[in-house]
Amino acid sequence: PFLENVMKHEKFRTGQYDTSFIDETQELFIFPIRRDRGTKMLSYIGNVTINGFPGVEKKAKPVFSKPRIPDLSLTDRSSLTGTKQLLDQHGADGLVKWVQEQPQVLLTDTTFRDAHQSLLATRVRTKDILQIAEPTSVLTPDLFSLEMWGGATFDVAYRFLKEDPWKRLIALREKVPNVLFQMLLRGSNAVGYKNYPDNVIKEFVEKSAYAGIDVFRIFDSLNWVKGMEVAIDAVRQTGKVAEAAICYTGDILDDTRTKYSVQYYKELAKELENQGAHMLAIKDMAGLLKPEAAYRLISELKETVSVPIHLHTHDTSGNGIYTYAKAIEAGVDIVDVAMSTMSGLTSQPSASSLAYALEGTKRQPTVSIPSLEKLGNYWEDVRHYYKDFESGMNSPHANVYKHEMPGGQYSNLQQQAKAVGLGERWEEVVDMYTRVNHLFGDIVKVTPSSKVVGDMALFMVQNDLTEDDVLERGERMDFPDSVIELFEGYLGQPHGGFPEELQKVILKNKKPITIRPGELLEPVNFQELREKLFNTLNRQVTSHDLLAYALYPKVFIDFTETVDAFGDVSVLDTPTFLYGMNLGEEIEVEIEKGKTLFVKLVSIGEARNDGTRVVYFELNGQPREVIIKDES
Ligand code: 3PY
Ligand code: ZN
Repeated sequence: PFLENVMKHEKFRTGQYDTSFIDETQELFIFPIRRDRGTKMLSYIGNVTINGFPGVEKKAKPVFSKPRIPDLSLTDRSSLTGTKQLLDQHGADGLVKWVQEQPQVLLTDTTFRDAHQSLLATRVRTKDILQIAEPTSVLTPDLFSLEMWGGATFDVAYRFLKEDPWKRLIALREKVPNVLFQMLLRGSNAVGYKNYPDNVIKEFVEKSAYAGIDVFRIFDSLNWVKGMEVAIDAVRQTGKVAEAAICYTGDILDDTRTKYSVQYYKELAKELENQGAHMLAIKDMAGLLKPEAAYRLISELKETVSVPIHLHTHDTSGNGIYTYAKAIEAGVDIVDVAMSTMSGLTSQPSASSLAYALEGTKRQPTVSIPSLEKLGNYWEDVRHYYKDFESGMNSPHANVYKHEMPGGQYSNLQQQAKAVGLGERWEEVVDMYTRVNHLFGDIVKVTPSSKVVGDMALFMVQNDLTEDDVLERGERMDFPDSVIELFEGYLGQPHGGFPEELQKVILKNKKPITIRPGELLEPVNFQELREKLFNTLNRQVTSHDLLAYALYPKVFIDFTETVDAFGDVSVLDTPTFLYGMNLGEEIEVEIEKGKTLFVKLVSIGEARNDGTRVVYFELNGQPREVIIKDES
């Protein structure tokens, strides 16, 4: 109002006042453009309608059928209890004891996290998860846990979905009071791609536990136990469950590949148990654990450690259920599955397939197959929204035993390859991935080490390089930053060390480290960081904002800028979020409980000389226009 009054003032407009101070102190006259929520939302819709959404083919919004949400009206929801109550009442040790007493195999449902990370490039939005959260809690109350946070979901929420992952956690917790919430934590890399100072890891764990995470699956991308110590301790401090993971790579059945042997895994398991792990996870992130290998590994680990064992695999090869069947025979305590229509291929094996396979056996899981089918129906419908993020893999891919690429990476690396113009050369990138692994000395490949292998593969394909070129001419090459960091020791130390000749070529004159990177990194001064962020955002800073900023400053600031420009876009339905609106279409958007906006797209003006278009809407029946830059 102030700006309008001055500008409209007669003497001001006609220059009867001395206004030279305006020219001299222009910075005082930059006012944030305050726009109401409705207009911001129309700007978002107008923008996606005209310019599309990154990674989604630009076309008229398809017609999607309404997702089938299971009807809960006849179910009694008053006394829902489950593993969450066990943990809250008996603590981590009590929960562990309960797990060990169970004759049946327990299930973790990964649909809310790894399944869509692996099938749909992590793009599933909170809105779609939230709608099915309560039915999931009611229909599958006997699950061990729901894996619903961490891994790539954190970064992708800010970066692409323009929503706050903490809000997802808190909202889900309200809807699911009975089942444990599980997250994937990348040890000293938290939910990022590099090592963070110890106090960032501790703070992240503490706040996540407080916001609702119960089970932390902690891994190190090189299976380096030192890289997991801080996280394991931090989780134990919170009273939650520290599930330390061993990443499975190689093939224990192959006598020609001795680097990752049963003995190697057993020693690692013992170390992690001694480190304070409440449970162990075998994290078979690529799906390389063959059925016989699973039997052998689980049997031997059961004899080595006394904590429960939780097995995670990806069904890429199509052998997932067979692997689980053998692991279950060998006594594995918990396995990870996904809802049928979000399972298979690079995702986890199907919950209902496993339930059928185990019918009548001593270890049959406590789960209702009709309930699983109802939840599967919902995901079948919702998955259509995200069609453009599918990897294009339509059948089992036994080739994974050769390339060893994690399920969660496959669709992401494919997007990355497309983004740098290598979409047509995808087969070469996959082949190069295997070659880079050998060049690097056969390392564990899981985020972030897998990303480094992917970055190097893209670099080599793009520049038409062979391994010999790298070794012979590498001194003059600018390798990707992530590759340099890995060889400097900033992601930790690989089993057996780095190949020395290659390390020299990559590092040139830099000296590698062999200690824990966290010992070198200065603690983050959260007080100072809070002030800095406050000055940037000009608003109150929550501890969740602060952590996101400490983890990825640029991604977080970009996110806040998007929210400033467009408001909270998480309230939009997914088709509108990804495709915008069709001419003449009307939608309803509930922007907060009880407050709904009615939006109609009336018309889109011609492109003007400055490249903008006027987009005409009706908002709650009133005409509204927004001006959008046409990026085409
Ligand atoms: C992640 O770190 O996001 C993974 O899913 C690793 O498998
Ligand atoms: Zn996984």
